[in-house]
Amino acid sequence: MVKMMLVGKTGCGKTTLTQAILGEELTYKKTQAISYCDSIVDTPGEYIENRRYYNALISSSSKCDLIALVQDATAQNSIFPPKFASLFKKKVIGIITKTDIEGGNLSRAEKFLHWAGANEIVESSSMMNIGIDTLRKYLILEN
Ligand SMILES: Nc1nc2c(ncn2[C@@H]2O[C@H](COP(=O)(O)OP(=O)(O)OP(=O)(O)O)[C@@H](O)[C@H]2O)c(=O)[nH]1
Ligand SMILES: [Mg+2]
Repeated sequence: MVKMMLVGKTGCGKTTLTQAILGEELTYKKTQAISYCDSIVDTPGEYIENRRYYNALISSSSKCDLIALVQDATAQNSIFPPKFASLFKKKVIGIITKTDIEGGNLSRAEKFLHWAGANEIVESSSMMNIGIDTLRKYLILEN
């Protein structure tokens, strides 16, 4: 089974995306610790916001096949340091979330993800079911 780890700022939509991919009801639940559900490893935003947790992210990534850097389309800045992706010895993709919200900026989000070292980028909206099938395919096809 392909395992994908989601990394991104608090509130960027990782847990909601996890629920959408797994076909669960979308309910808000603050992520308090790294959570392992099926093929998705959901991490709390605090782990990318505080450098002292980087090691925890890196060690969790060793059990994963794919790392996804998650960027909210409406966020005016990026939490990812330049070339952050190179910390992981795994394939890294970028996911833009909340593309349904008016006033978001896809090209800005894409630029942030490229700076972070993610080249393949998936645009998504958990609310509008956009990009969810593409992400499910990553989980199945990348075996
Ligand atoms: N409009 C819209 N809102 C979204 C979308 N995805 C998530 N949200 C909202 O964004 C808020 C935060 O979502 P979460 O999925 O909890 O964010 P998270 O990245 O898991 O946050 P932490 O667990 O704190 O790291 C919630 O109120 C969601 O309803 C989306 O695709 N569209
Ligand atoms: Mg969460």
